[in-house]
Amino acid sequence: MGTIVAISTPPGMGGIGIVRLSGPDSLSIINRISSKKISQSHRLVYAYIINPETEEVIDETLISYHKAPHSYTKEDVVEINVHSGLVILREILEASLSCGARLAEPGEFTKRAYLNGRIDLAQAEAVASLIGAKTELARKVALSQLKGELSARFKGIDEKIFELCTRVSASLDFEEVEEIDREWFLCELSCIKKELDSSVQSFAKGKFLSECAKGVIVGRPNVGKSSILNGLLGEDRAIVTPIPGTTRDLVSEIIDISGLPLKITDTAGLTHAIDIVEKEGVRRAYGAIASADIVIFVLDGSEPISEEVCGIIESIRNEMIICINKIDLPQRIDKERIEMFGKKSVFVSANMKDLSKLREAIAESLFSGFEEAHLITNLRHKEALKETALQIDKAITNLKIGGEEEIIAYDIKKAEEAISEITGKRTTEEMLDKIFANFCIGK
Ligand SMILES: Nc1nc2c(ncn2[C@@H]2O[C@H](COP(=O)(O)OP(=O)(O)O)[C@@H](O)[C@H]2O)c(=O)[nH]1
Ligand SMILES: [Mg+2]
Repeated sequence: MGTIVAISTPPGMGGIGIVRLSGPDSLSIINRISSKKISQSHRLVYAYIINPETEEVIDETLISYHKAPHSYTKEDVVEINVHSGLVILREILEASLSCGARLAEPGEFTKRAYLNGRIDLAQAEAVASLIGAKTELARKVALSQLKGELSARFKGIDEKIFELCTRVSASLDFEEVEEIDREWFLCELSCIKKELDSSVQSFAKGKFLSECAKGVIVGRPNVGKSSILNGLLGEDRAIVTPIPGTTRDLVSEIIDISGLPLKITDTAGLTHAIDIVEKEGVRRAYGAIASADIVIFVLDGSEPISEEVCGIIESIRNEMIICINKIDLPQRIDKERIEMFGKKSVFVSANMKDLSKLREAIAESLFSGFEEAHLITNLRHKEALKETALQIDKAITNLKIGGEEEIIAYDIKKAEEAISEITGKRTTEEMLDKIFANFCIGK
């Protein structure tokens, strides 16, 4: 592998900008453009960076040299800290290129860290998640993945499958080895399958760490939908009036629910609109319901619930919270009828700014039942786990119907191949290109 170079800080003006080199020639390159000789690892050296062709000083700098293998990439790495200005950084980049480095591809530093065995593939992906984390929770989970906690779990499952693989193969290859104990195999495989299924399911929650969950507030006109949006947001975003049909267009904002980003949309009331604008509003409300991860169905607690509304609630298949608003007024809503829906329900008052129960219910719906560290947040991991589960399932079926050992061995081998893709024990060039293409240059 040659020596690569990139500007590792975001473009623009700032206190510090960093140009990073990695590869066998990093040290010789820096020594051609630095005013002082660099030789000691893990020391900061104050020097000037000099254009090797014109011998002109480009900027003053602090240089650090990280001798292989004690560096980000496990190769010789040099980091050049200069003032962050586009011209300065570009000139240093060009000076490094003229001394024999080549421009790094997106994510190539992290890719080298993976290829050189410092981190596995899931950890490399966690670098991108960590940098892209939009909430505290997302950062925490990405960091635990970077530390290898998730990889350790995958490796554990991989090892178990591998052991089963070895056992069937042994019984196939050597006559003196007895046939496999089918009962025991079935039990082991079922256990693995259960663990895989639970991981796959956790993606339904885990995906919200990298992409915004979508929530929608619906209900009849005037029940307080816009007041609830404003209350959750902590500002007067949507217009609130006592006149039914005030909200016509969709109003969306991003709110933070227990560290998770939720894009919440206020809608026009669900009604038999006559007005053409209102009609369109209702159509859009149904559209928003269709694509929502969570529906907040608002009812007015001071009014009885109509059969029509009951019908609408029962027709919605998405995850839903029934939010009974206006509890500051005398209540006329039939609580038993609400319990019959079998959905989570909360009682709030938007006017009294009492929405904590709703917040808690949203957080619980979106994100309960899974330990943070066990969450699958990456689609690629989920797909690989699903494939592993599928192959394990085939093995289980074949065991149950008394299938040949060859076939069972094949299924288990396929399962092992699928799970080992996550940590990158097995990869293809194409797969790596796809993963690292999502990184920015300099990472
Ligand atoms: N008493 C009471 N009135 C409320 C409450 N929430 C909203 N309202 C009132 O109900 C009316 C309709 O509210 P709005 O948020 O526009 O409802 P929307 O049509 O569902 O968006 C307004 O006059 C609000 O002030 C509440 O918790 N208690
Ligand atoms: Mg409204």
